[in-house]
Amino acid sequence: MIEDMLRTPAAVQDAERHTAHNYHPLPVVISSAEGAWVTDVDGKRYLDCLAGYSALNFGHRHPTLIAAAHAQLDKLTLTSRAFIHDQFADFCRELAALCGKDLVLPMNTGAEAVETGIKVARKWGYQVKGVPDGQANIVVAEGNFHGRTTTIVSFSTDSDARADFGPYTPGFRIVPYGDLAALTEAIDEHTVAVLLEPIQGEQGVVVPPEGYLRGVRLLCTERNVLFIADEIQSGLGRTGTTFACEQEGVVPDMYLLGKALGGGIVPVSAVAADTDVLGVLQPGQHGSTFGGNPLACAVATEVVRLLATGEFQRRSAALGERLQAGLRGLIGKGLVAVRGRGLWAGLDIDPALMSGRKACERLMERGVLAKDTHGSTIRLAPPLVITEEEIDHAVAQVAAVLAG
Ligand code: IF1
Repeated sequence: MIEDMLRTPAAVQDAERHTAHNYHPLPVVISSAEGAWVTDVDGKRYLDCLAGYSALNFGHRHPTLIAAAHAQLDKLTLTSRAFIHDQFADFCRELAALCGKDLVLPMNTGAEAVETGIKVARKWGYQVKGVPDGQANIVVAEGNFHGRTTTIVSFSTDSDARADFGPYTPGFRIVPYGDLAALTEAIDEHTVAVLLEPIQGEQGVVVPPEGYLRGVRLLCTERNVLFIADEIQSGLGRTGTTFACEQEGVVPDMYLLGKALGGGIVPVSAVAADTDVLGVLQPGQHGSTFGGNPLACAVATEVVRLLATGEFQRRSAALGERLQAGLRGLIGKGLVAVRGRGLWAGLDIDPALMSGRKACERLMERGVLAKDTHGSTIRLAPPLVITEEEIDHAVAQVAAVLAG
């Protein structure tokens, strides 16, 4: 049997044997990659339509980013923030400029950026807004996904993410996503921040109703509350603009960034805000051993420079039209709904037809990698270097899977 000659089944079992079962990966074992394509241990190629959950916006092994990493590996990799290194200033200045903010605070993972945002918002609340000690609250949305730490899962509404991890961190209020009236109602004099994804990824690429983000901005300004945009997945070109908030012409008080900031090479996250907000932190009050390390800064500075050209945002906008139009053509042919912006799409499959997991398994057999979420929804988020032909190929494979 051909199966027996393949390395994949054995390699899949091997990978599962000594790990906690906190994931249920598709049975593909990847050994190399370039651009929008990955190759498994048997030499089979797949079009990567997940792109590391948007950590690979520039594709696998983008030559500029790999060159920056190589060069930095040969010079200096880590100093800790106890000392200054020569890659730090450029990174902070250029990322702040990309965000239109005064300051950035580098961390590593997305969850750390979210935690940093929460800490800064609370301190701002006590020191600047004048909230009584211990009384600060933060308003978040139903269906949110902001990471996996104990504080962040405390305000998750997904029982898989949250259940049995208590006791939970207090100080969060949950309102329906996209509902301005509910948000208005939830904010009181002790509210320090509204924390939102401009598009909810894990929830199935849920785009809020037109005007929602503008409304959130106005409300936050009116009530002296910080608008914190978690652009960890939606930002850095994914939706056709540098930030998803731009699509409603909105500038939040704080950007949370991660994923693609590390170029798919190293974990890099950051918080960007003006001095009146990030300026509340003094030495010793927050930090990280690895945050802002020389390797991270060298790679992330090149990421910022790639984005500063605007090329990736333009690609995402133009190719996104093609992707969304192609997928909309499958509504009624196995799809019940398509949502998205730019090169980011959530597809609801007719649940009578198959689960999202099944659809992803069949796509995998056809050489396209994607990821399901919540039952019958699948997400497509290919690298922004994908071509028109590759998009058409991906859409054709989705069509073929739906056609049975
Ligand atoms: C997993 C989802 C994607 C995020 C937003 C913060 C973080 C994430 C908006 C935390 C992380 C992840 C992590 C990964 C699955 C994943 C995911 F399905 F859960 F929603 F991308 F679609 N804010 N997203 O999406 O960033 O700490 O992981 O660096 O946890 O299994 P992190």
